[in-house]
This record gives sequence, C-alpha cells and structure tokens, in this order.
Amino acid sequence: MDTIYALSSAAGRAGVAIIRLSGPKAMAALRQMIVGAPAPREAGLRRLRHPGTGLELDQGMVLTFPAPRSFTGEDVVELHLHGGRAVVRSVLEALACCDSLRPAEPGEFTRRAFEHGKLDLTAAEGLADLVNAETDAQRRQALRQLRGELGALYERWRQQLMRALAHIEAHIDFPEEGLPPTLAEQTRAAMAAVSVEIVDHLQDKRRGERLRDGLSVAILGPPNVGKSSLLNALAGRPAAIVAATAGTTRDVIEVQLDLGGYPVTLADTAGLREARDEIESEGVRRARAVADNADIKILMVDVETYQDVGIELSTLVDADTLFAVNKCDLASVPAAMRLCGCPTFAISARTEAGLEVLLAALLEAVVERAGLAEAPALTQQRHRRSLEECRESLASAQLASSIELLAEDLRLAVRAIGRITGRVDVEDLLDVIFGEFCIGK
Ligand SMILES: Nc1nc2c(ncn2[C@@H]2O[C@H](COP(=O)(O)OP(=O)(O)OP(=O)(O)O)[C@@H](O)[C@H]2O)c(=O)[nH]1
Ligand SMILES: [Mg+2]
Repeated sequence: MDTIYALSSAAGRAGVAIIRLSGPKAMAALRQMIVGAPAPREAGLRRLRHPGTGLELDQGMVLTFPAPRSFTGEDVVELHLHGGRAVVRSVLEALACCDSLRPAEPGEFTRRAFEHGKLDLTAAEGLADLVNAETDAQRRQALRQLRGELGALYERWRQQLMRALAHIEAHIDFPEEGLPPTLAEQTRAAMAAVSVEIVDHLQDKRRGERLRDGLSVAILGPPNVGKSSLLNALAGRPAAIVAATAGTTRDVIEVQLDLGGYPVTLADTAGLREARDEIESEGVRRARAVADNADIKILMVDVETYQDVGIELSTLVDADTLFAVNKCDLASVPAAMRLCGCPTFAISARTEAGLEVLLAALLEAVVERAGLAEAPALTQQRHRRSLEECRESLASAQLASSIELLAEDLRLAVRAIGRITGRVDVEDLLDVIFGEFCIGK
C-alpha cells in the first residue's frame, strides 16, 4: 500500500494549514523531517526540515496516529503548519522527495478509511455531505449519516434477512426433509416485516434527497406582476432586472437562499403569456419546465387583477402551490383569502409588506418537505435504487415456487442492501463515490 499525502485544509492563504500523511511510510517520512516524533495523539511543536537539503521549512504542530487508531486505520501523521502558500508548497515539495510517498487522489483518505472498516459507505457519503453542507439542516442530516444512523438501519435489515436466509440454506442442504411449515411461515413473516419497513422508508417524498440537494422554489405568473422584484427582495440584492415593460425577464434567474437553515434555490421566470417573439417563447418554455420541476411554486398575481387567476396559472395549481398577490401598496385585498384553494398572501415586493408572513409560510412548506424526521432519511438516488431492488426481490421471494428459488431471491435482497453500506462487492461503485469527494482540494 502506498503512503499518500495531501493538504487537508482548504487551499489558499490561512492562519493554519494541515497536511496529512497516511500509510506505512508516514512515520519514516516524518522522521526525515523532524527530530523526535511526539508521543501518539499528542501535539508537539517541531521544526520541519527538507529531507534532502536540511533547510528549515516551517515550525508547527506535529501529531501522529499509529495504526489502527486513526482516521484511515493506517499510520497517520498530521502537520499543522502556518497557512501561507509558500509554506504549504515547500512542505508538499519536501514530501514528494521522501521515499514511496505520493499525492493522494481525491477521496483517497476516506476510501482507505472505508477499506479498513472505519466507516461504511453511507457514513463516507455523510462525511462528504458534511464537508459540503451549506446550511444548518444539511449539516445536521449529514452528521447523523456520518455517525452511522442510516447505515445502522440498513445493517439491521440486512441482518434480519441474513438470518432468514441462513435458516433456509440449512434446509436446502437436507432437501429430503423439505421446509418445515413453521420455518416457511417465519421466513415469510421476516421478509414481510423488512419489506414493510423498506416501503415505509421509501415513501418519504424524497425528503432526505431534497435536503441534501436543496429545494427548488419557482416564482411564476403573468408578465409585470413583480416576480423579479420579489426575487430581488428575498435575495437582498438586485439579481434580476426589474422594469415596467411586460416581458422583461426572458431567462430563468436563480439565487441560492438559506431559509431558516434549509437550502433553497429560488427561481425567477419569464412572465407566462402568448409570446411575442422567439426569445420570449423560449423564456416561457423554460418557465414551464421550471414549474414542472419545482418542489414549491409561488404563483404571483397583481392586486388589480387577482380575482381572475386565468387558465394559464390555474393549470399549474397543485398541492405545492402558494399564491402571492403583489402590489398591495396600490390597493387593498380581503384580510383572509384563498385563490384556487391555495394559501394566499398579500404582499408588496416594493415596500416589503407581507414578505415576512410569506417567508414563514414558505419555510413551513420547506420543513414539511425536507425537515429532519425522527428516523434517518435516505439521501441519495443510489440508496433508493438498491432498496427498490431489495423490495422487488423480497416480493418475488414471497411468490417463489421452490425453496431454492426463495433462497436465490433472498440472497439478491441481502446483496442489494449490502451494496448500500458497502458490505458486498461494490468495487464498481467506489470510483464513482470517492471520485466525487473533494475534501482538502
Ligand atoms: N407598486 C408596486 N410596484 C411594483 C411592485 N413590485 C413590482 N412593481 C413594479 O412592477 C413592474 C414590474 O416588476 P418586475 O419585478 O419586473 O415584474 P415581473 O413579474 O418580473 O415582470 P416580467 O419579467 O416582465 O414578467 C416594475 O415597474 C416594478 O417596479 C409592488 O409591490 N408595488
Ligand atoms: Mg421579471
């Protein structure tokens, strides 16, 4: 196994930079650069020298984590340096001169941790999500996954199915005896129990994935009602052009918001109407596509014309819709009203009146769709696919005409779950999963 090294803190100028080494030659490399390694897991201030020239490179904290009690399960060395670009560059160059050391690939430290059983695949994904978390709710979800809550759930199901499989397999070895009715009954009950839990887990309306990826909120409506003005007010900056001319916005303009700890992509769209030219027509097509994919839609109408929502807008109404009646600084509207049966808010994008109430409703809608639940939620399409495979195999096992076929289906079900946590042949997945890690890059 090679010994690898990388800058583990962010690139660029900083107070402190951390370079990490992992592998069998990590300690030897360290000894070429310092005099006297500190005791394991104890920080020691040392002068770092170039192993070839002996020139001093920096002085910093050195930490060692002998295998297997380290992040990767290998010997790990951490160098806490002054975070200047030249310091980092010179130490990286010095490490390149050490025997048998090479720079780490993206995700390689975590991949080694996985390969040494320090974390399962869901925890490794949780770690990547934690590093990428932009909002508080994302952070909490990722931390739960890193701690192993999701992995433990899947492992429990896998164990339950493995137990059933073991009983069945014991009987395959003695076919003349046949499957005792009670065992057949118990196996079916065990499979049904796991299946019910999986179906329940899958029926989460993608909440974990939505929180991980961010929710999309689209502002839609006729031209000139103030859609871009609302986007700008919520973004707190003039992201979209606002003008009195109807048909100003042609493209989809997106801004990222942290809404009470939840990541939201807010999209402003072209006004929906019979387009006047080719560009506007494309804008309207894009607006409709955004409407189709949005998790939440804010349909906006003008206070002067709100009573007639129009066919175009009413076809977009569904359970994910809120209405905003804008320009309420110009005319008044009834205190409590519902357009097309949806929650409706009187606002003025210009004076910002009513925006707080609209935002509170939006946050409530976001939490309903992506809020953290009691049980850990799946966060990736990959988990969903494997769980669906597992459920299908269990359904097929329930209908199996022989004990051998039942065992085969059960084996497939166990394997499908095992692939989520990485317990079984996942070589094909590893490059994809760890290739996406950019920790320390
Ligand atoms: N009085 C008043 N005027 C507003 C309000 N919001 C927007 N406006 C004005 O309405 C006009 C259109 O605003 P935009 O935000 O560009 O409207 P839009 O819906 O994005 O329009 P298109 O991009 O053409 O579809 C501009 O002149 C704004 O200043 C409001 O709350 N009150
Ligand atoms: Mg606009």
